[in-house]
Amino acid sequence: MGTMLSPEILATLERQAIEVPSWAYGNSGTRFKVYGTDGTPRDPFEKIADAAEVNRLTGLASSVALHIPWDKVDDYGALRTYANDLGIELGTINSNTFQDDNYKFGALTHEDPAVRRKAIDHHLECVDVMDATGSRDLKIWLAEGSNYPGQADMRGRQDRLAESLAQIYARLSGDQRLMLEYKFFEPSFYHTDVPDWGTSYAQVAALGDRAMVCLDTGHHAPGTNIEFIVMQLQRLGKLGSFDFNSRFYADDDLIVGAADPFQLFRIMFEVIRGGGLDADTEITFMLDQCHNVENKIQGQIRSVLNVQEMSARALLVDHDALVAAQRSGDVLAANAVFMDAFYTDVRPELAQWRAARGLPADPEAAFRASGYQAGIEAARVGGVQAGWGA
Ligand code: RM4
Ligand code: MN
Repeated sequence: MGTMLSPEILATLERQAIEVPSWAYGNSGTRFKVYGTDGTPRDPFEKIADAAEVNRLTGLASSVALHIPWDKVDDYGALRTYANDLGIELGTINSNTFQDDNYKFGALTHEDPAVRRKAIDHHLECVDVMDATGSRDLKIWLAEGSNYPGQADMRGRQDRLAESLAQIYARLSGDQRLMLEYKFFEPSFYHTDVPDWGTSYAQVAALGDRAMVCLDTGHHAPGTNIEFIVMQLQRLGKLGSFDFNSRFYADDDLIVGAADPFQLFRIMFEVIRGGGLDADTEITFMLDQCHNVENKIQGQIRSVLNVQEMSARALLVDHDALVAAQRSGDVLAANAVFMDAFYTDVRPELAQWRAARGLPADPEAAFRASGYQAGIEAARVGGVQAGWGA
């Protein structure tokens, strides 16, 4: 074994779990075109099979998030058993109130009580699904807002959102939780009803302990210090989950760590600082990505490895040296401690460690050599399971 990753660091990495999204395996594209891909799953079961392949090769992805209605099935118990037999769990249930004509002017915030009722009922149905799948988290992202000044009563919409969320929250039981995701723009451009962590925090704080904020790394304005938000939400006990991805411009949904690995490192450093990788962590680390031009399964494999790699580097930060430099006001020494960890290449040691656990040293190469892709391309003729097209 190498010498950089201590037994304590390896023990932390050992329990790291990254949830993969079912929609990463379906057809996807941009606002201009959804591409068909050979081997596209024909049903949610086949998406789960692909997710299980990511876990089999990396040991990192033991659960898969579902999107309702994209992943609707007749028997969620059967879906759960199917997943469990492949060694994975069903994770976060994501609601969808952004693909229905009724929701043109809002869903949980809509002026019309009948439309709000429909949107609330959809979320209650999602909790029914959670009861059957054993999922802990209901994640809500809302495509609600307005395009023109004066178009909407922003205050009234915030009040209606609070009422709607309270009805959904009241339906949760046991250890089920509600995650409210924020995004600063799109599909509306003048105002968005949950644009930032502060709004999400205000809404979930009013609900109760089991309502928390979901931080999607692609949902901030350029230049935003995301790790500051991570720190603050952890401080407040309200960082419930991540949607990891990376972006150059906006909500690009690219492979996490691809555009800015240093940002992922900084985020993981704060996560660790706040106890987010401790054994009792309650944070769900999920990917929210689409692979439009690259192989989807291999893209997911690289994504979970990127999260692991930047976590390992963040765990290498010499805490004592950092604190000493900070306390003595030695700005450059503090920064150097931080950068030393970031610049440490942990890939050879992680490969050795994988091999020692019976996993492929190079999961992407193992995937390419496995024949899995050729197998699904031959078997799944006509698969059109999709996110955007559904
Ligand atoms: C949204 C948001 C949600 C995701 C959908 C597909 O932009 O990030 O998390 O469920 O996209
Ligand atoms: Mn998201």
